[in-house]
Amino acid sequence: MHIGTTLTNFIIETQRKFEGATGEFTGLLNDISVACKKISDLVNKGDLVGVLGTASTQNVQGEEQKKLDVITNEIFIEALAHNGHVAALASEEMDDVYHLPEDAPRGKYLVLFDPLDGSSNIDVNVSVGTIFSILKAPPGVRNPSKEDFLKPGTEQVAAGYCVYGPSTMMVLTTGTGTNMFTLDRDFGEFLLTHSNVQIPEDTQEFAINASNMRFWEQPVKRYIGECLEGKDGARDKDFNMRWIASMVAEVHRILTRGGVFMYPLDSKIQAKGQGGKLRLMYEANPMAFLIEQAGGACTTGRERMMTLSPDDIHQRVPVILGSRNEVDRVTGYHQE
Ligand code: AHM
Ligand code: MG
Repeated sequence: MHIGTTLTNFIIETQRKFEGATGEFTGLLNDISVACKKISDLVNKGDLVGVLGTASTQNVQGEEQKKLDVITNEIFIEALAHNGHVAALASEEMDDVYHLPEDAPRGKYLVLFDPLDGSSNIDVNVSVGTIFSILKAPPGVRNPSKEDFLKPGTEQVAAGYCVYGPSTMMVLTTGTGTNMFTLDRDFGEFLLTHSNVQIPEDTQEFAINASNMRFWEQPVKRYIGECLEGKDGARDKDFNMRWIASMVAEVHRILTRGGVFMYPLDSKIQAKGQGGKLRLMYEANPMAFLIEQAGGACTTGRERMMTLSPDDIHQRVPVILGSRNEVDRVTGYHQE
């Protein structure tokens, strides 16, 4: 597909290859892109339109919600619930599956989303993003249940994110590579700017919240310890470190120039009875799909992310993703 083509044309072209394509998927991605454009506009205007700050509510995970967490969740529902492309929705910001209004037409997809990932960054004007994952809905079920969403990442039909940074970019995979689109604000369209991106297999850059170091498991301590020692230790290269605290921005950097990103399990997380910090279905699986489609890898340290069978829509997992050789190395340390 040629650089500069619109997201809509790109999807139409991609869908043409599938027999029996009805245009529903194209419609769905268009709904998502409309939601992302609206969010981009709000994030961009920020204080001018009074959307920054906290909402004085908590989400299902007991985390303080930002005003924009709540607003962006509503924007997504509004954009997706009435067009006949989805059967149900699930969001990091909602306790239960969102069932469509009775009179809304049903479509054949399920969408899971984190409407504003990294929202703790919003008040300080650092990049945030929206992450989404698309599954097939069970045929003939009017109101799919939570169980209908509990599919391994390998079942995703498509996944992507939109990063609201200096540019707004949509990054998408439908299982045939990972492609990047940049929003032309004058034009109001996402245009293809990087096709079939590839993550270098090797890297000298890691990303981890090192303030948790004393709580990490041994394999992670060993790996990061070696990165810090660089050429003075077990490695034949020195490493650089980055931590944005915004997974979307972090993954975007890795898709652009390589790197390894980790939010591992630690004893502080375990003490809260959680399996990780990040959510399998809204964050880890869609990112794993994008990363694998770009030649990278994503594991929990113990297994490939996308083969996990979820037991809850809000399940949390350890995440290690990025340049293949580094991910393999840390994963190997967990298996020793
Ligand atoms: P959120 O979905 O509540 O915004 O949390 C997810 C974010 C990720 O984007 C980021 O990688 C991580 O939380 C940062 O965590 P920490 O503040 O512990 O560094
Ligand atoms: Mg979030």
